Amino acid sequence: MYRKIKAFLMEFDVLLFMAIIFLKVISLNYSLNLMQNADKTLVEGIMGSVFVAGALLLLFNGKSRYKAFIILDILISLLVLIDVVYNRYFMDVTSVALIYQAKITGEVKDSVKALLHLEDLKYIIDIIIFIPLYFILRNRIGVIKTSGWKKRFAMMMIFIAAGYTLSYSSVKALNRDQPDILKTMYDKKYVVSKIGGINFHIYDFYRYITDRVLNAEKLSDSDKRMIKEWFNNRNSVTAKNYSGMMKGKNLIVVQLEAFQGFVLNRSINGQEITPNLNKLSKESLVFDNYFYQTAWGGTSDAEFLSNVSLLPAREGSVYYQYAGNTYDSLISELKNQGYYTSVMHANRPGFWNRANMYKSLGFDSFVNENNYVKDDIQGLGLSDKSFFRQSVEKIKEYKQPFYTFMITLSSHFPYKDENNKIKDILNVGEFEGTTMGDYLKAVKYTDEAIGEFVDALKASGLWNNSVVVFYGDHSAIPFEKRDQLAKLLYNKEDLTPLEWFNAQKVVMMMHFPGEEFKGHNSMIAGQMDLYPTLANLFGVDAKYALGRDLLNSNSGFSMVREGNWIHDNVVYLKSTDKVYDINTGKELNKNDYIKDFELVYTYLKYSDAVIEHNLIKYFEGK
Ligand code: GP9
Ligand code: MN
Repeated sequence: MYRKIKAFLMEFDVLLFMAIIFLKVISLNYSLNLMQNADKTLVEGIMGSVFVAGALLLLFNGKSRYKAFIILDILISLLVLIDVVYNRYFMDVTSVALIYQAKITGEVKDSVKALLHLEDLKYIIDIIIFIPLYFILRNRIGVIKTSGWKKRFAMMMIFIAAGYTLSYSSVKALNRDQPDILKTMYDKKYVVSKIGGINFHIYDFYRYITDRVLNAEKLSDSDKRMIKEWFNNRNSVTAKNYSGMMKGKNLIVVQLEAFQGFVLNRSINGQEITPNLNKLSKESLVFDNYFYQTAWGGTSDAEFLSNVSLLPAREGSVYYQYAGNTYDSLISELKNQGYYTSVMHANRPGFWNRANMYKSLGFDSFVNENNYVKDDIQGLGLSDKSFFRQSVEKIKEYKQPFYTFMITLSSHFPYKDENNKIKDILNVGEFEGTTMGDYLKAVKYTDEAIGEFVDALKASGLWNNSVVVFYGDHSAIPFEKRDQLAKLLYNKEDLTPLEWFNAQKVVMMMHFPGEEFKGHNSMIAGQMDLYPTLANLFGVDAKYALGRDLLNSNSGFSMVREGNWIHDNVVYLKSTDKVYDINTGKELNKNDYIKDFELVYTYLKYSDAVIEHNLIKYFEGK
């Protein structure tokens, strides 16, 4: 009898092991509620990792095979279980960068017991059976006679090749379907839904090791002190105008999805695209030359630039790779002044790793998709109208003073109007059916939502004791569709590099109680200038800001990671590698602007150093 079992076990255990791992990894996707995305790609991805796991087991023979089976099984089950539990708390899967985040693990540790459910037993039930079975049987069946090493080695190679091929095909399909998702990891759960949990963790681990360990540049203590000095000198200007003028007022900052600057005060076929914002602009301080500075991290970069005043990450996104850092932010500074701080966005909390990053940024609460009634859908999710309506109800209850940061969603690329709800909102004429046409309608819709939002704030009495800021996060019309931009802006076929550059501005206006500041400020500015500008008005310091206080500077500047920069009327374009006068379009001598290039380089270097070496923690001795 035992001999029969032994014969049967020959390599059969590897298949059993693979089947168990397959079931565990796929049930992770069930637990995370991701099965609506399941397709061939997912099965390939999971099978790929299962083959590699099988190959690992084949490494062992004899007595160690039992142990290897159990140990590998425990490790993989643990990985799956961590994700299941982590998801109950953070509504996301974990990643190496986050495990190092003592703050979060500490917090989770306390609640792990509460987060473990009885049903989680299914992930370890086999282990509960196998361990005692191993002790009962080990003396009876002795050593499992596995195949000879040559055969095992050949099998291992085949398994690894199969594993690699399947996983590769799955990753490739994901990349085709969502380009850049692996680079920025804007939706970790989506990645898991397409390539499986094990592949995701292997990729995440690989990224962490290559980016953060192997390629990490060393920074000496004297370098760190020097950087601190640089920020000190930069941000310790004393005599400033308007300091603390808005102290004690509430602050509401609304980041508008893809609100490119050209929509403001523009009409199409006799209709205003943004009548509500246009009206508001007359009572507000409007920045006409406000450039977005985002990179791979899109919306999340805009949030980061505006609240932290540092540049986006070298590659990928700060929100994914550096969510565990200590930050100095508009949020943390206002919180120190006794402000209640909240962020509101009606999307999944794991998107852009927000749930984690918002904790590090210091928000008291993150009002997300799960806190809204999904009573009206437009674009990617809850409609902006419903979002604002429900948000005002929540804000009304806040302890004052508060800072609330709101992020809209309806005007997100590709501006589809699935249920034809806004088909007739704007007559876009020749742009009907184009990206531009769809975009303008989406903008008009969000503008209506803004109008209702302002009315609701007025009705609640909050309008008069709050500073309310509206700005756009990044571009809306991709470079490949610039002909549509050329048509709308200049009624021509294409844009020159300078014209394209000039269009990369976003809407920016600030409304002050009693309209203390209003009119137009045409100085060149960028998103990293928001925090220092508001910090001065609210009487707090922005010690480690890279941006400038726009109400206390008289020279314009903006730059983006990719290399373009603009200093007053001088602009450098990476695409042509030339320097121009922005007003005349005349080419200037690049060598005359070495200082500007050096400054841009310094900004990039110090911003990266602060982010990659978690320097705020070091500066503040936290
Ligand atoms: C999703 C939203 C979109 O929550 O903020 O991000 P984006 O794709 O614009 O970077
Ligand atoms: Mn966006």
